[in-house]
Amino acid sequence: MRLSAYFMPTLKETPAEAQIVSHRLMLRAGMIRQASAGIYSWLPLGFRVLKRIEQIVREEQDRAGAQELLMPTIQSADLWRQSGRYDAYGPEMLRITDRHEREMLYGPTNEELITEIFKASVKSYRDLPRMLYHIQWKFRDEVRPRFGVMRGREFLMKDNYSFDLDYDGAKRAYNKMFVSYLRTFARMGLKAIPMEAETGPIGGNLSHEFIILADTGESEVFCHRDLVEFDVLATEIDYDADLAPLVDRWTSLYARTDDKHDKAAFEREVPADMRVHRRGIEVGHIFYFGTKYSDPLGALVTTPNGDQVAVHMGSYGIGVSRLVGAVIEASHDDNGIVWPEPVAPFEVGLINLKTADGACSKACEGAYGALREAGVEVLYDDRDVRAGEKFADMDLIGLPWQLVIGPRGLDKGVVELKRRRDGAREEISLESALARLTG
Ligand code: 5CA
Repeated sequence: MRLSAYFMPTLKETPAEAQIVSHRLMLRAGMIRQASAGIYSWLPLGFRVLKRIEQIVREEQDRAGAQELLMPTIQSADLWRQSGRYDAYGPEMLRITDRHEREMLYGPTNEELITEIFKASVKSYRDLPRMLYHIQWKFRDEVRPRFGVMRGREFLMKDNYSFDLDYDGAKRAYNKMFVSYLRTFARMGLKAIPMEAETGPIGGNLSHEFIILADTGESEVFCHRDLVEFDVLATEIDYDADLAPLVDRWTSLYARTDDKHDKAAFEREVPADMRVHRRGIEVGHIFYFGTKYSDPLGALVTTPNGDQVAVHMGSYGIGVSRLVGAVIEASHDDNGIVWPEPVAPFEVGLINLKTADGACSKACEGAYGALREAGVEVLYDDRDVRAGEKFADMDLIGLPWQLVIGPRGLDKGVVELKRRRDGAREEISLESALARLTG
């Protein structure tokens, strides 16, 4: 992509309304624009990151055996009356009346609708277990939408729902999601710690929030330091095997959000030098709630001995759009965003230091072509602006690699390759730089 033709409206000034760094950087880098309170348009650069995050989430859901479908954003109020949540959900739910005076709503979550879909076609234990998910926009009329995409009113969520014959089956599904969440966040370069949490309006009595540690997080969290060190990607996961030992390894150490925190237990279970008391961002939340929805909605299956029982369910959410902000909170410096490679909007930023110089532009065009040919996503700054502005913009948008080509270097037979993460620079030949970036 040529920057001269790319719609990336960066801002020089720091927007006054943005209180936290990810919100500031997303606005400054031209990733999002506010449409109204808590509702955002995703501009091309931001949309690329959103799509990459969504794809990692999807791959890990599929790997764990879940199947993707797509449910609508608008739902009928009737279903929510049956579960009792139409009134219970309160003013957070956006209620709509259609032209026939039918009451509808913009879905804040989908337990009712998926239970209805399941119930219409599954009647027997033979069709269990199932895990069905979608990645869809939600609306919650939050009292205080803030921090940009971190607490929006409209936001993109991955929500998965599991169906099992009994508690043991449901716990297996819960464990699969538990492990798949650890992998999902680790693949984005994030360290997410599962913590015991309140279940709120989703319900049930077993639930974990997945929290990444960040000073700007909305939750206060307490945990054992070892949990920060565990590396889940080092282990090969077999989703057909018993995952309980792995889950136990994580859940046997103290980790709770403030609403579940017990000071005495924390001090008893965790040695003083291992206590972590920080703030954190909730990027995922998993729930087991048994028959809370299948009972009132009548989602019954026959058991092997012919009885009819309500199916046991869980639901598993990931804040896909929130993650874009959360990754930035976890990975930035004074100059801007520092994208972890797996979610970066482009891999390489190619900077032409002097577009008016024929030889320099020729070298840049050659490099641009070679990188694209090799399948590397590259953003080529071919604009006719000062070098300082190019450097500042490239640092701001935080692509993992910068390839800087200028006439003076070319005279010496070198270009500069800069790694955004630590600013390490090398002067090497263009051929070696390309070999490095395409290797
Ligand atoms: N039905 C369940 C799980 S599928 C559910 O809705 N869970 S939730 O309420 O915990 O939301 C799941 C995830 O969505 C949260 O962990 C959080 O990462 C994200 N999320 C929730 N509210 C917002 C919001 N207002 N803005 C951005 N992301 C949000």
